[in-house]
Order: sequence, then structure tokens, then C-alpha cells
Amino acid sequence: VNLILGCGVTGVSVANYFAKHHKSFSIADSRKHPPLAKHLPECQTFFGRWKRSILEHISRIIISPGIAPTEDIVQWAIEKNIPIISDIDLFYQENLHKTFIGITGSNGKSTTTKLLEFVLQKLGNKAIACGNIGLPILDIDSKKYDIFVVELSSYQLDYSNLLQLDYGVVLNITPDHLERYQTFENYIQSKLKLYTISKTKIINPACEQTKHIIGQPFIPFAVDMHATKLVGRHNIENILAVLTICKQLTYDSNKVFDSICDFTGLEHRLEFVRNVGGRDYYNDSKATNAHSTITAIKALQHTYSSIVLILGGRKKTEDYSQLITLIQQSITQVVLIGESAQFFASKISIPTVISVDVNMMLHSIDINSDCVLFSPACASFDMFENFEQRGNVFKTLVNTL
Ligand code: UMA
Ligand code: ADP
Repeated sequence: VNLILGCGVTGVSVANYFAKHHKSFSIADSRKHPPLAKHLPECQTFFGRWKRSILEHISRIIISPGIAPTEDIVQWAIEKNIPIISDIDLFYQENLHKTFIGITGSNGKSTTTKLLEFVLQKLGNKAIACGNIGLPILDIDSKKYDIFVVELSSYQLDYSNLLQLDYGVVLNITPDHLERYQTFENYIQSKLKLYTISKTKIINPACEQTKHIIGQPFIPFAVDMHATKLVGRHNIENILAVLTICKQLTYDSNKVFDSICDFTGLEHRLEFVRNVGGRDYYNDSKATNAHSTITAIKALQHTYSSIVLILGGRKKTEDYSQLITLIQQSITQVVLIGESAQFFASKISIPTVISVDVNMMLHSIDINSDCVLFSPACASFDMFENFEQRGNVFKTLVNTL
């Protein structure tokens, strides 16, 4: 009997898949009331603290990426030699003859995944982006597609033991998710697993952690960022990854680049909203840590003479000193929102306004500024459901100016 571990987006999609295929299964979650349980088909559930008895009669586990290997239930399963696979493994096993492209990295995964989907579709392929990007792979009607562009997090890689990729790329590796991996070295090894399951390894020669690996390095192509609608030079490596994969698929690079130029980018990632009264507004709500906000400021600082940064939310336990230094050098004014407002106010010595009511955050913008960047560097959960809702609130405010 199959056991699904985790009743989130992944677990629910696995459950619906099993129900559709008349396979017997049960599902477990360490929360008493997982909010998505209402979307489950009829099945046996084990909600609340993990118990050993959940594993009785279980011959296979399909695990959700967010469940750490150190959890008791995982340890017990390993003791009992119960095979553990991912939802992606399950899908792969039933679609062996299709093309699988895997994309991982610390930054740029979603952008590259959606860009590749966009380009492949434009070139006439039945391609779809899925995985960590938010579409669990088992929700896809596989008959409709030939190419699966799978965004893979390190968590998903850790649990994918059957998947084989036709093409795989690790965009970059910088420290992240250390709460799960303890050391940077462990995290690197997790990312490098992608290459051990890739027939063709696409290599970013500028990445210190992967450049020694034998594979297909990014093709030399003079990317003209002005010709694209993407903002920021960090996108060059995302674009080169797409160009290189498409070259492997035998597409002409100039033709591919023409398609790339039509891609308008992803919502909430340094997304240009509009110009109002000579001032450009950007929504970068996806920036939930200091590193992303630093990237956003660096992407815009040479284009504008005076940038207002809207910052704040639920602060993470991370080092904000580099961000503060960059703010002091490159930002004209800071508008602070959310529960971390006082923290940032005490650290920043350039002109700062605290907007107690988020709906008023655009009301005290420096009149001489030519750019407003909403890049909070914090999680959204103090005031919003998620970063998407936060970004939509910002865009609504801009659109009603
Ligand atoms: N759970 C437990 N016990 C635990 C941990 C989790 O019972 O100790 C339960 C949770 O209560 C939850 C369930 O497990 O109900 C599943 O949670 P999950 O965290 O695996 O999340 P899903 O809802 O299945 O979403 C996952 C990805 N989430 C994570 O990897 C944390 C989603 O990526 C992904 O879009 C989705 O599968 C579809 O593939 C999100 C993410 O934050 C966007 N990813 C991280 C990132 O990008 O940095 C890795
Ligand atoms: P991910 O899915 O890996 O989180 P996204 O494509 O959603 O990445 O981009 C998130 C943020 O990371 C962007 O807003 C941008 O600031 C930054 N970013 C995107 N691509 C890169 C890259 N190749 N290198 C460094 N930073 C990047």
C-alpha cells in the first residue's frame, strides 16, 4: 500500500492521482488540521503527531519536499527499508518516452523555467513548466505534452530516486536553506545530484561550484539585455541556460533569442508595473530575503538617478548588513512597512518614512524620485497570505495612482 507523506500541494495532487487510477493509499501529515485536507478524495488519513503504526502494511512512500529527512517518520521508514520516492518519480515512471528538462539553482529557477516553457511553446512544442514553480507534476494531463520543464528544488532532488533527465542545468549555487542542510557543502551536494541524473549536463562556466563538471558549457552568445523585456544583468545566465538547452534541441540560437525578447518576465519578480508622472514603479514582492533585494537594487541603480525603496515585513534570521550598506549608497528614500519597520528604521540613516497603513505606502514618496522599487527583503506573512497577494496589493495601489 502507498503512503503519502505531507498533505500540502504535493500530497493532495498525489492523492488525487492515486484516486483517479484506483490505487490504494493513505496520507499522513504532522499537522492536526492541514488546511488542504478539504481537497482530498476519500481516503484514510493520519493527521497529528507521527506514529510508527502509520507505517504498518506500507510498501512505498511518496514524500512531500518540505518534510525533512530528520523527521521521525522518515527515519522509521528508512529503518524498515520502505522505498521513498517523490511525486516527480511517480510521474516520470509513467512517461518514460517523454522529454524531461530539469532546472535547479539557488536563484533564477522560476524565471528560467518559465522562459524555457515560453520559448519552447513559441517554437511549436507541447511544453509545460512544472514542479517547484507551483504546479505539482501529477496535476498535469501528460497526454497533452511532450516536454516537461521541471523546476527542481534541492528538497525535491533529495527525494527523487527514479527520475532521469534528458537535460539538466544548475544555474548557480550560493548559501541557502542552511536550516535543512547544516553546511554549505551538504547543500552543494544536494544541488549537484541533478547532474548525476542528467543525460546531458548543461554547465554554467561562471559557477565556482560546477564549472569543473564535464558537460555542455553555456554557448557563447552576446546577450543584448536592451533587446529583452527582462530587467537586470543577473538574467543573462538564465537566458544563456535557455539558449544552450535549445541549441541541444537543435534550434537556431538567433531564432531562440528573438522569442526570448518577447518574454515579459514573471509576476512579482522585478516586474515593471507602470510609469506614473515620470516615475517607474517595480513590483519585486518575491524578494523575501536580503540577497534578492540587493540583486534588485543592483539591477536598477544605474538606470535611475533617484530610487525609493519600499522595505519590510516579517524579518528572517539573516544578516541584513550588506543590504543596509547598499541602501545607504544607492537609495534616496526608504518607506518601511510591516512588523520589521522599527528594526530597519534604527539601522538606516538616509531619509526614512514608516507607513503604518500599507495602503498609504505610496503617499510619502520623494517627489524628485524617478523610480519606486517594492522589494521588501522580508517574508509577507505578517500582513499578507503570501508574496503573490502582497505584490497584487502593491500593483493595485500603483494602478489607482
Ligand atoms: N509537513 C509535515 N511535517 C513536516 C513538514 C511538513 O507534516 O515536518 C507537511 C506540511 O504540514 C504540509 C505538507 O507536509 O501540509 C507538505 O508540505 P511541503 O512543505 O512539502 O509543501 P507543498 O505544499 O507540497 O509544496 C511543495 C513545495 N514546498 C516546499 O518545498 C517547501 C513548493 O515549493 C512547490 O511549489 C510544490 O511542492 C509543488 O511542487 C515552494 C517552496 O517554497 C514554492 N519551495 C522552496 C523554495 O523555492 O525555496 C524549496
Ligand atoms: P527562484 O525560483 O530560484 O527563487 P526566481 O526566478 O523566482 O528564482 O527569481 C527570484 C529573484 O532572484 C529575482 O527577483 C532576482 O532578484 C533574483 N535572480 C533571478 N535570477 C538570478 C540569477 N541568475 N542570479 C542571481 N539572482 C537571480
